[in-house]
Amino acid sequence: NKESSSSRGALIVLEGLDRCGKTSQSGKLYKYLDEQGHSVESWRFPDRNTGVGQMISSYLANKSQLDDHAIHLLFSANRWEKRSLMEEKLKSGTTLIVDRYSYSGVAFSSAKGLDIEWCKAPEIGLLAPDLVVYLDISPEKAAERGGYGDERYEQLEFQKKVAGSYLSLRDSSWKVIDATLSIEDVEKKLREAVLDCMMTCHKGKPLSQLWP
Ligand code: NYM
Repeated sequence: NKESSSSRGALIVLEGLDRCGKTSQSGKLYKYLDEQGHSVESWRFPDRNTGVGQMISSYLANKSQLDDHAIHLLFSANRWEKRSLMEEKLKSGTTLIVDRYSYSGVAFSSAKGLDIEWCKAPEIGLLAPDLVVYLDISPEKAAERGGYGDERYEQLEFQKKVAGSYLSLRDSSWKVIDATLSIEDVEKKLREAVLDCMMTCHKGKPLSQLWP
């Protein structure tokens, strides 16, 4: 029965080190899906437009200092404040391409030495992505890409630790794409994985919650 089975959108998450190309690939993917006539939105975390997001932004710009646990919880709160809208969008059939999510939260905070289980706890109950794409690049190669900005965390030694954290978070369900391939090749691989995932969601795969 077509009427009763209106299909939901897919929750697609892009993860990776700073300067892995996530943001430009998210943009290209969004443009492609939109042009193909899909209902799609491009999201990112941290979402700096909310009150919590502004606190995060000021911390990242080194304009404020916060305890490592406190900033971790703010990043998580920033996802929680968007959770109901996220669910609404997905249920109404919109696919969301999300630049960073809970995995960034855990990877960056645990790279500072915080306990990984403690880092994962506040994420419990957020929506689980239907697909996590990891744009894989070595910290050294990422650093060569036009250098890092001035934000906190954008330093080679720290990014090496983040890479290690991501490695322990990754599981076989993640789609790992070599981020050192040409922009076009990364784009093509990303599209394939995403279209495939959208199809599964379309066919009725239920939404689930972290951590599965
Ligand atoms: N970051 C991002 C975290 O430390 N925890 C999180 O939960 C999220 C979503 O913020 N270096 C870090 C990773 C980045 C920084 O992200 C800002 P972006 O994608 O550069 O705006």
